[in-house]
Amino acid sequence: NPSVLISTISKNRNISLRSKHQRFSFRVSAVSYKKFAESALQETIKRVVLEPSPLQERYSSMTGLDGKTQLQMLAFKSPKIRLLRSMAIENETIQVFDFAGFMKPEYDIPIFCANFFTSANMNIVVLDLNPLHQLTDHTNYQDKYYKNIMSIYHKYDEIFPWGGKLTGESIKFFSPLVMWTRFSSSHEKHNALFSAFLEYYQAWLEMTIQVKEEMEPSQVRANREAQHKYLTWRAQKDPGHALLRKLLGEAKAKALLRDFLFNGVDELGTKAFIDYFPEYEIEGGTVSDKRSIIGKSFETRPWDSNGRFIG
Ligand code: BLA
Repeated sequence: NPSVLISTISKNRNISLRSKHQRFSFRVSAVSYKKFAESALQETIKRVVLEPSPLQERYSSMTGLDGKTQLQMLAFKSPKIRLLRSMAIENETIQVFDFAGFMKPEYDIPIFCANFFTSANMNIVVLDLNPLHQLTDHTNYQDKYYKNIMSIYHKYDEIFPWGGKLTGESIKFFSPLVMWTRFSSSHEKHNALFSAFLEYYQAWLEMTIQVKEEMEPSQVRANREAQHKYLTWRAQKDPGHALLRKLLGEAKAKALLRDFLFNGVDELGTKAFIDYFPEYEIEGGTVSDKRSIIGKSFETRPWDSNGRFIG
């Protein structure tokens, strides 16, 4: 009916259709992750003075090669936070959210990591405060940052159970707080995901406010190198790469990954991927295209309820 027009697609994705004789109003099932970013930033500016990151000038919004997919980027910094950045991708069939917070090397606070991928009816979720240091050989790192907040994880462990096998290499970037889960879309699950996201974020924000500057140069160096290793891993092997290449083409995807999402990979250190992950080297010193050498592992959660690694 040509007289039907889509009159409004509001922010919360209520769509109304109107004609002379009929009127429909309905919610699109697709989620929008933009409000996740807005709420986290709203909480941040209540407590912390944020400044726009210089990256914001180069990355604000993009349209995919399909002409339909929208990418929205936000980037801030503060006196302690090196980079607080968000990317939301949306089209009719997929919604992606990648929100991360990286401290300056003077602070050993974990990396805030929220990665949500929604397609049709399926959701893949990683929500964590990724440890900067290995939890096994820095036992006081675990006590310092995770021990007191494990209740946040337990609040959601029933609604968001372990998502099953994943790339084996990923586990050393995760903490016992990690929410790794897959689920089919429902309002209940998405509302719970929103609460979990904000609770994890508040816990991280609180740490960033409490932390004191590290004065020991060797410790600052160790923090810097740990963050660089993390960035090097994700800039090379993150599961989102294939989709970004499809949406933007090789060159723009690479720039987005190295300059925006995992900014610091070219500035915080000089080591190359192979230096950190020599098992990926193939003849001629090039990096293997394989996502994983170990393969899919960890069918069940490798931490006990106290957060002790049980492998
Ligand atoms: C899947 N994303 C996954 C999986 C994990 C993550 C664990 C399951 C597949 C696997 O085992 O590798 C997320 N992995 C992480 C995170 C870390 C890690 C956060 O090691 C941190 C250290 N995901 C995104 C973005 C996109 C995306 C930005 O974060 C798209 C632009 C897509 N993730 C995506 C897709 C899949 C996925 C399409 C399913 C495809 C696959 O399993 O490879």
